[in-house]
Amino acid sequence: MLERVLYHDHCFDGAASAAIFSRLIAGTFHPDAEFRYTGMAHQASQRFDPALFDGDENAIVDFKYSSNPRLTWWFDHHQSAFLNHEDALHYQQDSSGRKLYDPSYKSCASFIHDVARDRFGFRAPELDDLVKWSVIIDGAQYASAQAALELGAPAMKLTLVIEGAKGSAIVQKIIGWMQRRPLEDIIAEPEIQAIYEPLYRRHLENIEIIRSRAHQENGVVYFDLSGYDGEGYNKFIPYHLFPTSVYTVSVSPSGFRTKISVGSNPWAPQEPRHNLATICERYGGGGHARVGAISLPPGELEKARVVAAQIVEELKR
Ligand SMILES: [Mn+2]
Repeated sequence: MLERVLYHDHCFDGAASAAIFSRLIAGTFHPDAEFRYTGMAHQASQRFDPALFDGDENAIVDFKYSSNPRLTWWFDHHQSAFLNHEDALHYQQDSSGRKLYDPSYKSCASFIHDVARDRFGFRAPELDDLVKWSVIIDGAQYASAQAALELGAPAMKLTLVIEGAKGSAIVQKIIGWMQRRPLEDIIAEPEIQAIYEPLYRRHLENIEIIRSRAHQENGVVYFDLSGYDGEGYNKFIPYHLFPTSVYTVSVSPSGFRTKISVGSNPWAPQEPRHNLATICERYGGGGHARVGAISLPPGELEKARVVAAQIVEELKR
């Protein structure tokens, strides 16, 4: 019995969701299931290759819905959960009770945890710490920008590894460990430490690069990371550098996409008024009300700058 799990790759909540979902399936439905994981990334061409659904059961967690008939399970909490109107209709007509969506949850892992408990009677108290941290990390529930950058807790260190590691193999190893081991054990693994240390040095470098490139106007911080191979940055750096800012817009090219990130300051002096997922959806992206992104094809730097400039203007108003 092969259980294929498609999860949001390079995301702490995506990995935690895959881990908790796997425990639910093994603990309640298929004790003998063999799990295989596929990391999903947001790209300019947002389509699900039918070949992805090669399991006896196929699941998607913390990622967009698919109308593929081979999809067995779906859990998501993103505002932008559907690629198009047809997918939303398809979801509404589902009668399996196994396609579950609730955008009010701060993390998909906590959503799966609650559904597992309330609907399927599955409890695994040893996962409670993982659930708690998925809410803190995906929901940006840190005390301050400083605390978000210091990476004091094992879960925050692990987030750096999950977001920054090359390829999906190590993320999938972590998904396996998350099912059975406390986070402090996982971060202490020599293999994880070897990945963590250079990423932490780069994290400190990223603070300086963003400091040198970012500027703030009317509460909006903007920067462009083109030409700097940073492979992502901690999204709270701008709020540490510009504590009075409300929003951040950035452009960061990588090998497989040109990404425009749009975020809001969790510690902003004024409450953010714009829904960032709705703004990003207009340009083919999506996300949550407080944080969103748009993925353009690789090489579309000029277009990304134009889109970013439009969003900056909109957020400044
Ligand atoms: Mn999530």
